[in-house]
Amino acid sequence: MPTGPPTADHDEADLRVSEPKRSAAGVPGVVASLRHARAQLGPARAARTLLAVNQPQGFDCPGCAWPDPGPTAHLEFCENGAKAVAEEATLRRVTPEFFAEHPVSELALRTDHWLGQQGRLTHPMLRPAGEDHYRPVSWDEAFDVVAAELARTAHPDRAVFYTSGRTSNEAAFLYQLLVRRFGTNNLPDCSNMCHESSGVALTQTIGIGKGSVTLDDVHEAELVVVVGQNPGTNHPRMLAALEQAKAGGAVVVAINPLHEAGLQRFKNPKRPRGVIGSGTALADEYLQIKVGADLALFQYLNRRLVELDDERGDVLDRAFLAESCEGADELVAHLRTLDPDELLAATGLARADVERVAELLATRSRIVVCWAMGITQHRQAVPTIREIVNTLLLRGSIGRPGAGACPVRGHSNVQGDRTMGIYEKPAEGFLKPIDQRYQFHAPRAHGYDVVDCIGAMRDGHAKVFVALGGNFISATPDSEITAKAIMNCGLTVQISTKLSRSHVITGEEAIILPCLGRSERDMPHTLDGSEVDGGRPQFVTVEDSMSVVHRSQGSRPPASPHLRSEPWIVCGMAAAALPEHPTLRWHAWACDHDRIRDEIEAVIPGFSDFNKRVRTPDGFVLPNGARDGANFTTGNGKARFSVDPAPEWAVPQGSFLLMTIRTHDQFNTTVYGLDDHYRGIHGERRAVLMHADDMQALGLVERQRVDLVSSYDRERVATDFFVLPYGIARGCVATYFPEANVLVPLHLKAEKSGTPASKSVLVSLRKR
Ligand SMILES: Nc1nc2c(c(=O)[nH]1)N[C@H]1C(S)=C(S)[C@@H](COP(=O)(O)OP(=O)(O)OC[C@H]3O[C@@H](n4cnc5c(=O)[nH]c(N)nc54)[C@H](O)[C@@H]3O)O[C@H]1N2
Ligand SMILES: Nc1nc2c(c(=O)[nH]1)N[C@H]1C(S)=C(S)[C@@H](COP(=O)(O)OP(=O)(O)OC[C@H]3O[C@@H](n4cnc5c(=O)[nH]c(N)nc54)[C@H](O)[C@@H]3O)O[C@H]1N2
Ligand SMILES: [Mo]
Repeated sequence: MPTGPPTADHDEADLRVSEPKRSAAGVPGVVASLRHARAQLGPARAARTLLAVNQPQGFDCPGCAWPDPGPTAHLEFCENGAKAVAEEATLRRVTPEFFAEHPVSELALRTDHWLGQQGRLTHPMLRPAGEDHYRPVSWDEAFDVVAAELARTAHPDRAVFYTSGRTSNEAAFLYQLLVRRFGTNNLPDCSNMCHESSGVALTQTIGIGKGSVTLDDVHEAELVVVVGQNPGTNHPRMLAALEQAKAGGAVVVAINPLHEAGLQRFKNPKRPRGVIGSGTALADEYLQIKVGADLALFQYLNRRLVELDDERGDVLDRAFLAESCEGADELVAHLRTLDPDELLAATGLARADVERVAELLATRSRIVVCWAMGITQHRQAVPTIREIVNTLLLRGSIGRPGAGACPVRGHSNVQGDRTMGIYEKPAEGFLKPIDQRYQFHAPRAHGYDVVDCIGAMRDGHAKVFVALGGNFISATPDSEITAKAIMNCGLTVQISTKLSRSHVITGEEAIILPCLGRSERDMPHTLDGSEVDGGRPQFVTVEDSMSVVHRSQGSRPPASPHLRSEPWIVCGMAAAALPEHPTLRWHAWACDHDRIRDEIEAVIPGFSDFNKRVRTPDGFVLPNGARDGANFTTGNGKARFSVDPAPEWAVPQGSFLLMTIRTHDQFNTTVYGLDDHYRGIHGERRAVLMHADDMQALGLVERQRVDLVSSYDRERVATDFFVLPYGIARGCVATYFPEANVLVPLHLKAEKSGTPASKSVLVSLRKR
């Protein structure tokens, strides 16, 4: 069995290159989404399905976690949200006949793109040990296999339970309860690879691991800094918020090694002027920084704020510093010791450009800083985010209207899953109410995060792997090691909507449990499988990037009558695997989501009157001290400044710093197509973007074929990429995930958060 991902399907490698775009959305965006939806759904279904997205009575867009503007906004979807919906609502099916025809060993040779295009999973399937085909099984049989394997594990810590961020609050809450009752905190999740660094840095500094702004704050800001984020592709609805902020007079600063189209201009498809005209210019300042140099940049900026305050006396918000913060003096003293020339040199930026941004920071008081993976997936992600918080605190720009920290989440419910307790290091304050209500002692020892659990499976310390959503094998670093780790398990279980690589690189025995998607009608079933008499359609809830909890209800007929909701599946596994316990009412919870919400209300703060409040069109907002008037939940009520040394690393001669990013045609490991529309790259994903001068220095020409090599503890190679000249900072290269994950060693991770540093990989290029 091959452990590395395949390089290409036979129909790929049709590379075409055009000028990168200078604006996002507008007509091409809408047309592309409709084309994609029609191809998967047919015209009438496409229109009906898309009309239900992000409506009060409809389902939450699975595209991203950007908040909805409220019940008055209609047609609230974007091109990439529409693609995500079409991908789920596709008419294509992966049936038992498909599995009879295709042995697993053959499917393992297919790319993520090909696998995803096969369609929706329709039946629970089992691949018995030693066999090469999946066969259909009943739900009961599947649950019995899981229960038997869990019962065989020598210790609860030898099982791992992964979660991906599309999972609803209801399913996530029950899942963590199952896992803790089973006896472990092995609850790694996609957040470990995503915004973990934000969670760690924000908890340390402002007392809560979440952002401190509402959508209105973004609208009302005077200065919005967008750093390490590509909203035109990954959070298109955010562009409308930036447009609104600009209409109110805000200045937008973009900090990014690439000139991303969506940060330059926005043609709002919801406004006639956006469709016809040239749209709104977005970024007023664009700092094309070197990859991984943001810590140096924010240290430089903070040092400048201190200097400007020396000159003017009104730059630091002294009243706020005295009343609401601690550690300001130490930070100021430290910043004065840093060498500004060295910091600037690390960023590769021109002094005049950075000075203009410093001046904006010094003179605008309502500041919002937004960031995503360009910040969190670096070795120094946590200190970088702490330095961003320093900037906001120095200016008193947190806990006030129009100001604050805005980590923009990825998966549509990744934040909610954490609130529900999907976390390998749960706080005592979370576990105690669980103990009290359910009358068992939840384990206290910390569990494995994503990277640790791969090591544990590789070394034989974990033998059962269960995934509630996601595509673990393709999303994780060090693809070959991860594949071996998974194949080292006795049993792997995937609760999924669509076929992925995680179904074909498996443990000795493998199970697929097919679930309903967001857009589908969820009729209640009892655990014996029959539909509840007179039962009403159920809905689930999610929490967006700004802590708004709201309902999500699908209405489309399910892709197959054998599908069940995620909460039902979790209850089924729990009822089969755990000894009976009077407080754990899996049979009751399986068929009534309101009862699950009652449990959430009973143990998690902020959910009082959950069932009632979530039925209001806007949902409700969870408490957040940092946002609600700078009441920092740090113990003493004060926000903490952080002192971090200047970055010391440098890229060695002959190496480049590689960032692995998303195209415009994928949702994480789900690859919709082979184009990266805004960057002008079509028909091929194996492209390396490189500065023309760097290419020349290496004697490379456009489209030259190269292997990418990372040399840490050993050599790792990603084969057969095309080099393209692109407007990227010198010394840096970019390519796409998941193809490049083979290059990211398991041990290369962010300090303190453990997030794979998949955007700071040192590589060299080898001509083929
Ligand atoms: N259509 C679509 N939407 C999505 C997703 C998707 O795959 N497709 N994924 C979802 C998920 S889970 C997430 S987490 C988000 C991801 O959203 P993003 O974080 O926007 O995703 P990436 O493609 O990883 O882009 C990272 C951006 O940071 C920049 N960058 C990289 N390194 C650095 C650096 O060192 N400094 C600075 N300043 N910038 C840097 C890159 O040039 C790029 O613009 O999107 C979510 N939404
Ligand atoms: N090199 C590199 N690696 C990265 C990143 C990067 O930027 N660079 N980004 C990281 C980030 S930010 C993230 S969030 C992770 C993503 O990691 P994951 O969340 O594990 O991966 P996804 O590709 O989002 O998962 C897609 C799969 O989810 C399943 N699915 C879709 N909808 C549903 C549903 O409603 N229910 C269930 N049960 N299953 C469903 C489908 O089967 C689909 O194949 O990847 C990380 N990996
Ligand atoms: Mo993510």
